[in-house]
Amino acid sequence: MLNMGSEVTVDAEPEPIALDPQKTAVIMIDMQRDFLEPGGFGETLGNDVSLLKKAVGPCKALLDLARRTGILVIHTREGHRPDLSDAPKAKVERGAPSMRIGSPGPMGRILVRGEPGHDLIPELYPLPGEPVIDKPGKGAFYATDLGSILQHRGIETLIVCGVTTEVCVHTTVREANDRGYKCIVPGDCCASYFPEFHEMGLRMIKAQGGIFGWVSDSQKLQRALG
Ligand code: TIU
Repeated sequence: MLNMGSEVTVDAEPEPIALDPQKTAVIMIDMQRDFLEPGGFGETLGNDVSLLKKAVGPCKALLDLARRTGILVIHTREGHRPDLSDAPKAKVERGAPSMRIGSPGPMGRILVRGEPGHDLIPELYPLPGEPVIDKPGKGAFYATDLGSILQHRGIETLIVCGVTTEVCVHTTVREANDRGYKCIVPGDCCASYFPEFHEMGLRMIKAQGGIFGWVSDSQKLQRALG
């Protein structure tokens, strides 16, 4: 468990970053069946969902590390109420009608809360007591209580993992950066349906002296915290 007030330095780009584990949270973004398994939302958008699998092992290693060291773990899920009252028309009315949000699929209604496809993948399932944030948008702060939870716990640094790099991870990092959080993104704990967007997404975060945050990886975090 954590020593009181102990700072560690994590190797990262554009430069090493110090963090206090007691003021740090791991945010696991949208590691849901809907994005990682065939027949879900990701596939209805025309993507090869197998491309996201490579992030699962590093995410599991990071979850184990956070749980061992007492770092707060928060999970998010993108999805909507069964009546779709929280889903913007402009978001729902995209793509072929049979493959839209709310349509029936092999894992239940696509991107709808409570359906099997909306659930987190078994490998990264939350432990009792780990907050799970249901978000209607791409960013984890928009229309959720994530900000309150982080504030009440005195969190200053976020380690942001999950899928996809350039969509929900990026949007969340941008939201967090504007709210004053230091964001560390372990690149191997994120993935995209577009490898080149993953690469560019990470480069955008760390460019210009770390305009949105810091980029590291699960092994560097293990070395700093383990
Ligand atoms: N489509 C895509 O790349 N991502 C999403 O729609 N949501 C998340 O990134 N979670």
